[in-house]
Amino acid sequence: MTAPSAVKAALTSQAIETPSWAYGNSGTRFKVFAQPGVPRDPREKLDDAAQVHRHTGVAPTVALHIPWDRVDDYAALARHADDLGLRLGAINANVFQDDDYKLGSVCHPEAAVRRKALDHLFECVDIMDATGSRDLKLWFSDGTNYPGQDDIRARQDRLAEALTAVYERLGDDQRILLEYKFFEPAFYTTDVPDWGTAYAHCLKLGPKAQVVVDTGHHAPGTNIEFIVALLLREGKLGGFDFNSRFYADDDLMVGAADPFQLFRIMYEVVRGGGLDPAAGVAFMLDQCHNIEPKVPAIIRSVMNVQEATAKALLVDRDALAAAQASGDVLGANAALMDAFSTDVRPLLAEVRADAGLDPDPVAAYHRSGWAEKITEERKGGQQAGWGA
Ligand code: PSV
Ligand code: MN
Repeated sequence: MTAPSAVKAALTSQAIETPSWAYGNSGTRFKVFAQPGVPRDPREKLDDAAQVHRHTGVAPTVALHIPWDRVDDYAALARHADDLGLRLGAINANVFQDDDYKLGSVCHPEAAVRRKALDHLFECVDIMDATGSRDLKLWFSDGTNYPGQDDIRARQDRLAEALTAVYERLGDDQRILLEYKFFEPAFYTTDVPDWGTAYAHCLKLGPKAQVVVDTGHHAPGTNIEFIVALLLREGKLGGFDFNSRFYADDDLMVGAADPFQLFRIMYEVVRGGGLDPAAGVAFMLDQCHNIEPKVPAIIRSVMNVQEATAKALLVDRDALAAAQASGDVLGANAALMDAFSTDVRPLLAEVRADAGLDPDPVAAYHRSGWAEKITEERKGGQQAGWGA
C-alpha cells in the first residue's frame, strides 16, 4: 500500500489543465444557450480560470484554441496569465472551421488548401514560442463521407507530410500531441480515427510526437484503460482530453457519466508511472458546459479527476500483485474494487486544508461572490462562444 504521505504528495503535484473554450458559451447544433457573466475575450477566460485554480490549487495552466483565442500580443496574454498565477498551456490548432476545409485540411486533395492548413499549424508554433507553451495539440476533422470520395492511402501520405513539416519546426522543448477520433464530422473514413493510426504517425515522427487520448473519442465499449496502459508502456502517451460521454462526443464533465471508467484509466496511469510530472502526461479537460454554470462545473471536473486519481493511488498494489501471481481472480478484482469503493473525499479535504485551501472548492467558489461579480461587470460586448 502506498504510504499516506506519498498519496498526498502525488495528489498535490498533479496538475490539471483547463480549456479556454469551456469558459465560453456552447451548446449543440440545435442551440447555444447564453449564460450571464460569460467571458468576452481570452483575458476574461483566464480571469475565470484563475478562480478554478484559486479554489482547487491544481489547475495552474489553461489551453488555448486558435483562432478562438486569437489576440494581437500573445506575450502580453502570457503576462496576464502570470499576473493571475497561471501559465498558458497547450495550443490547440483549428483547421476545421473555414469553408476551405470542406474536404479536409492537411489531407485535402488540393495542395493550396493543404498549404493554408500547414501555415496555420506553423502560426500555432509561433504562438507557442511567444507563450512558452510546450504542447501543440492537433486534431484533424479530415475524412470522407462516401466510399470512393478520396484515396484513403494518399490522404495518409498528405497527413504524414504535414506532420513532418510541423515536427521539423518544433523547438527542443516543444511537442506535437496528436489526437484521434473515430468519427465526426466525417462519417465514412476519418484520417486519424484511432490510437493505432496516431501512434504509427508519432512513432515515425520521433520522440517529440505523442498521442492524446480524448476520453470521448471511442466507440461504445472500447477499453480505454488498455490503450492508456499500452501507450504509456511505449512512452507515447502525451496526455488526455478528459470529458464524459454517454453516446458520442458529448463533452460532459469528466467522471460524470462513468466514474469507474475514469478510475480504471487513472489506475493504469499510476501503474505506468504517468503521474510522475517527469513522465510529461498532460491532464487536460476538453469539455463544454452547455446547461450548467461553467466555473463551478470546471471546479467539479477537476475534483472528479482528483477523486479518481486518489482512488487509483489507494490500490493496494502488493495485494493486487500477489493475487494476480497466484491466479486469485476474485482477490485481484477485490483489490481494485476496494480502492474504488473508498470514500476519498475526506482525504482530499485534508490535502486541500494542508495547502491552505477550503476543503470544499465548490462551496468556496459560491461564497466568493465571483459569479455575482462577473454577472454584474460583464455587460455589453460579445460573449465568447464557438468561433470566438
Ligand atoms: C474534437 O472533437 C476535439 O476533441 C478536439 O480536441 C478539438 O480541438 C476540441 O474538440 C474542440 O472542442
Ligand atoms: Mn479533444
